[in-house]
Amino acid sequence: MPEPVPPQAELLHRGAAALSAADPELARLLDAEVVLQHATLAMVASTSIADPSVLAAAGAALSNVTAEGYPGARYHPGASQFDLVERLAVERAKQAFGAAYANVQPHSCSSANQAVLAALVRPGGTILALDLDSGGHLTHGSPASVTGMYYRAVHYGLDDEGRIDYEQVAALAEEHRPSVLIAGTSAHPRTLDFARFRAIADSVGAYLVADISHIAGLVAAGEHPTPIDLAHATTTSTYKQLGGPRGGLILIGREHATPGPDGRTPLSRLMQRAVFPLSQGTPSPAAIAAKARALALVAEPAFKETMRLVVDNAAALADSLTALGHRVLTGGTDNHMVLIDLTGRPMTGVIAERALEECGILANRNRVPDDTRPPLVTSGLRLGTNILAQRGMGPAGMRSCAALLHRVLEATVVRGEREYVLDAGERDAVRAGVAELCARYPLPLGPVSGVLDGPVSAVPAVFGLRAGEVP
Ligand code: DSN
Repeated sequence: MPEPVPPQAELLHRGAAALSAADPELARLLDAEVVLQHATLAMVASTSIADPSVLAAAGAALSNVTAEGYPGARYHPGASQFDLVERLAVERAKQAFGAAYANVQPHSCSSANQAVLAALVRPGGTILALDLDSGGHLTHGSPASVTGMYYRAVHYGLDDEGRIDYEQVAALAEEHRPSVLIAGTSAHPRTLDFARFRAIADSVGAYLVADISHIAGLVAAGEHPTPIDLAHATTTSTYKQLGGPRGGLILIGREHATPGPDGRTPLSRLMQRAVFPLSQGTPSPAAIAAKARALALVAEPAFKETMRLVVDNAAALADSLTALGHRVLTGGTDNHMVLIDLTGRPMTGVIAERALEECGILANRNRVPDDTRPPLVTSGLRLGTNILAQRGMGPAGMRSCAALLHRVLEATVVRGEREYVLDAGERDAVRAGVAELCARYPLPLGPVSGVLDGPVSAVPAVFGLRAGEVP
């Protein structure tokens, strides 16, 4: 009798067993990563934890399917199950965001942005977007990105209070008549006024593209106003705040049938072509399955509760840091993000990042407006509350995190832009505090049947970094 075909769950189980037995070197590295995630307070603003069911879907045998095109219109055979999965992901994406159209194939939000721009702007055409140093994104026309190479990018900035300068947006739109106005940020702690962006876009006949990568969870949960019916296209990544796999989405609401630049083709059809074949080949079927799973979780009440906590936690974090004497950009936050401005202080972004990492606290260096330090050094530190809220931590826990962070920065003697000495006694004390918080708020990884070793004191060894070292 031939062996019956194992179900997907059995395949994953066999795969994990085979990995441990046949490739212990890699298996150990992957196990150490789980320990690391358990043992660190991750406040990198562009991260969230994928539920184990999302990780399982991302590892599905569906990955073996090669099929260009879209459900019902593939360029390869054997895609019948994948068609069903992709249709499910599309429906769930539309439902989660109240959209009329969704494309779930972009491999990232960067890919999604490139596809949308390719659909709406001719090469050499003008785009208007937030400046990178003011909290914009590379793919919004930065000179370091292909989008800055192929389009004429004009950038708006912030007002004196660090908010989006909408009057400047309107003036630049009037002056430069962009084909696309982008409303989206990667380091901005305040609510975006999508209606105002749309009015400006309309005043010059531009398409409005909203990139909600960082706030997609808040948008889906109703904790941030939605751009879906205001923008001509909305893009997002699926891992930053949606607890999904690495990947992106393109969404359109009321404007799905609006003609594109040729005056005929509806935006939804234009976006289909813009992803495939214009900018991508085969989609990633298992990633699309994982998106479907993550989007189902987004629809659950627990997700909304977590997003509420994300916002409350960020407010508590901003208040605590301000009370401890830190300069918080804009004086606070409306979303999940808090930015500390280190301008004029000896402390640099990279040293803060590295000293915190030595202690098991993860937050990334970030440029701030008018930053004079190099991009790898920076004068800012960006914090986010997604993962700690997923771990069940509330505002009281955030105040403890702020106190630990403050303690690290106070115990760090800066010797140059990248050189520092961290007091060893303070480092150990903070590590103990981090370990206590991590134990109290474990990662949401479902029921545990095996246990990995991982005291927080093991963190630097796991990272492979030496104390005081800036890579
Ligand atoms: N866009 C980068 C960030 O904001 O951290 C990574 O996704």
